[in-house]
Amino acid sequence: MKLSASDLSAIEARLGARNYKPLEVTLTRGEGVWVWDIEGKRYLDCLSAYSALNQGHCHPKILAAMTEQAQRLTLTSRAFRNDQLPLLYEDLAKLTGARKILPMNSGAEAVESALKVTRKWGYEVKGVASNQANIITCSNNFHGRTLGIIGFSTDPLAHSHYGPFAPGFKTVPFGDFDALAAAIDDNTVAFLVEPIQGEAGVLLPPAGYFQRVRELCTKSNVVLVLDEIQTGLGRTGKLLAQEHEDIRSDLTLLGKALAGGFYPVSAVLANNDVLDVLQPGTHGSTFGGNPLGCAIARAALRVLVEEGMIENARVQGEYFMGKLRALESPLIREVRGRGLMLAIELHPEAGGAYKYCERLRDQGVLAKDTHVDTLRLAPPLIIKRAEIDFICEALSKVFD
Ligand code: IF1
Repeated sequence: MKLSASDLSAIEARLGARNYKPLEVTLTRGEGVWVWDIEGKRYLDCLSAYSALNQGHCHPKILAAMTEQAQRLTLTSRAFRNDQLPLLYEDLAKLTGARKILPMNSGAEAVESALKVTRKWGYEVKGVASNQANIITCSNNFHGRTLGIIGFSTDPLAHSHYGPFAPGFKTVPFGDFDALAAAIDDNTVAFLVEPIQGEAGVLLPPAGYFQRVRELCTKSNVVLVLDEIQTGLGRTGKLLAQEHEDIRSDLTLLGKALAGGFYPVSAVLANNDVLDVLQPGTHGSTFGGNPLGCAIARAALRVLVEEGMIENARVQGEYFMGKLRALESPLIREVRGRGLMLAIELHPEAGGAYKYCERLRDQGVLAKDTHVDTLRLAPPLIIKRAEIDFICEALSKVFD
């Protein structure tokens, strides 16, 4: 007997922890920008699993690399070497110019790793007194769900009732250069920031902000850590969003699309010698750098570049933005974003973005609300013009 969507959601309600409230749609298959629910209805995926699916669903070349590697060797642990990790290192170094790389699994693990490493660097290289290091982060940040990370989240939903938290973090407003300059002291080891704040509602910093941040961090001997877990790998129309600002981080964090939605793979990329503070035994992971994840990530990077997805994100992003700007609805307050990381902020009178996500679903488009009034649009980077037209037709219908 085939279970219906309501049978399946009843099982979830009975047995699952209730930490999500998904849109009512039960998906069973995906291909490219499209997904199908269990009744066979087709939808255009405008979330891309929070940008983990930049290469689209079930990309055949990534799938081939995965199945080939899965039949040969999946996991060695780092107690032994494998023949895939060095090749991923080389591919990432060639693509990004990184000098040293630390492989992890989830995005949060890459963030935690960067926090640990910059503290260690602070004590061993910068000369900060024992246990005195501080790290500066931004208000409305999103960097993951671990206890360390949520301790500096300013979103009560993310941190309430999970304390006590680790000390050694300071918060400054995103985009406020003077606040950062005032917050840095002799014990500051790192500034952790998203190039564009995703969860905060796709917020771009003021022009020139990151140039000044880069100069200040260099001058103050503070490690600039850019969380590109969501903005990286083509999402904004460049390989890394920091390229728009014409800067280079000290540490760049990648995750999500690094393995094309097939597998959790993340990495800390270093443009300097900060990662050299790690010695055998001081950090690690059972799955980090595993040959299956590495083979998948190599294929995911290859198709991203070879199939022109980054350039497509730039071109289609401009087209999409133009069409969004042309949407004439009194409900819309602002349209913003870069490349294919786009958002529509609605006026409070619109009654929240969630109900428009439900209506969009009924029109065959899956999108996600954030911060009540903002609708996030982030399709796979392989999207074509006609598919953007399809989304925009759905948008004009639901705002009508
Ligand atoms: C959830 C948001 C997106 C991230 C950045 C690190 C991580 C993320 C910039 C952690 C993860 C997620 C996770 C998901 C919701 C989601 C999200 F709405 F919360 F902000 F993408 F927009 N840095 N983002 O965006 O990576 O450990 O999850 O692999 O519900 O937690 P992870």
